Amino acid sequence: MKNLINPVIISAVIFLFFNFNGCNKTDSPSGGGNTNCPDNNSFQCATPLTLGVNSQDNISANDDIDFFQFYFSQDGVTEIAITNVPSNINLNVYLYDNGQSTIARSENTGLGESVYLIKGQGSGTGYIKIYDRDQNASNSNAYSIMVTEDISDIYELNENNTTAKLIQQNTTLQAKFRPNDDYDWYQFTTAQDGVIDITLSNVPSNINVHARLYNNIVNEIITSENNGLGQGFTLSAARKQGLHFIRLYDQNNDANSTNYYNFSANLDISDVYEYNNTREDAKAINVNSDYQAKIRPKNDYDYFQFNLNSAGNIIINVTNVPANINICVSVYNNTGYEIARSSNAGNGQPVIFPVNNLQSGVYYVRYWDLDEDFSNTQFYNFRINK
Ligand SMILES: [Ca+2]
Ligand SMILES: [Ca+2]
Ligand SMILES: [Ca+2]
Ligand SMILES: [Ca+2]
Repeated sequence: MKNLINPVIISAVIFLFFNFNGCNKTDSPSGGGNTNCPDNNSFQCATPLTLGVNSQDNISANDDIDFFQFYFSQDGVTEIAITNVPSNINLNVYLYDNGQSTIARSENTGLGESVYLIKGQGSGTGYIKIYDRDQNASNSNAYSIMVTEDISDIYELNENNTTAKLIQQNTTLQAKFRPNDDYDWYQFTTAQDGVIDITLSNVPSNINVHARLYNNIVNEIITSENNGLGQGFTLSAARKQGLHFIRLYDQNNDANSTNYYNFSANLDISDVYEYNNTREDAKAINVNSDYQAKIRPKNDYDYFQFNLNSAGNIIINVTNVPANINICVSVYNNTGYEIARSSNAGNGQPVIFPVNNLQSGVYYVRYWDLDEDFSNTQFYNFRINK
């Protein structure tokens, strides 16, 4: 323990020794301040606060400004509570980060009103500035100030893609939307092609979660629909292997919760032909052989490539079609020109689709849901007979 404390003490002594400048204003700070600071009216003379302990100070003159500082040993969420505010005082409160940049501030605080600020904050020293909003009132009665750090969301700070936290796949994880403008960014790398499923559950009742999936250069792939307050959902996308980012947030950044939400990022590789959403990514198949695949997610295209060794007729058979899928079939020649397309078969209906008088060569077939509005975890079967 001494090994940890000693450098801090030594640093403080060095700081005090060289800190003869400034801090000339005179009112009486309570709760601390540096030896050469008669007042806590500047960053340099900020009153140290102990986390979780109430301190007092007062607006001693109309133009009095009170600075405080605190220390976080790890990233977290700052909670500031300023209470017991005298009835003639309406406080302006600013929260600063380690670099003394503003990261949160109070808004339109009324006379005698308490001020509560919540904000994600990095490790290191934080600062708070407090003064009467119009600098036209003072009071000898003290207000109370307490700072605590909430580290229950272990992924904070994760407000953008550069601070996105690495997550385990296929594991249910927990985090919190807190404060209102919280963005929770995560990243993961899929080791093979497949369907990525981002699942949200146990969503607090006052939170309308939105999820966005991004590729490795942070271009958006897909965004969730408006699911409503307290609603979970799964956001899915067929993807090639690689780095992906997720951003989760409350719809209008106007609510937060101390309750956890659950989320997971899973890779579904049950359709072994994914990724095959473009003709360039078509998977090779043989005629006169049975295959199975899935229309998943709802905008899925399944492209396959097959070769005819001789001219002739083919029949495409799609069977075991899931009940909500209206499966469509298109056939393309080797340049990608569509030479045939099935008609509207209806939901859950098989498609028996002849294409006649084909020359030998390479062809492509595409399967998809007619309006791209449904998906299914069940397989459809297909076979191309010649
Ligand atoms: Ca969070
Ligand atoms: Ca966050
Ligand atoms: Ca598929
Ligand atoms: Ca596909």
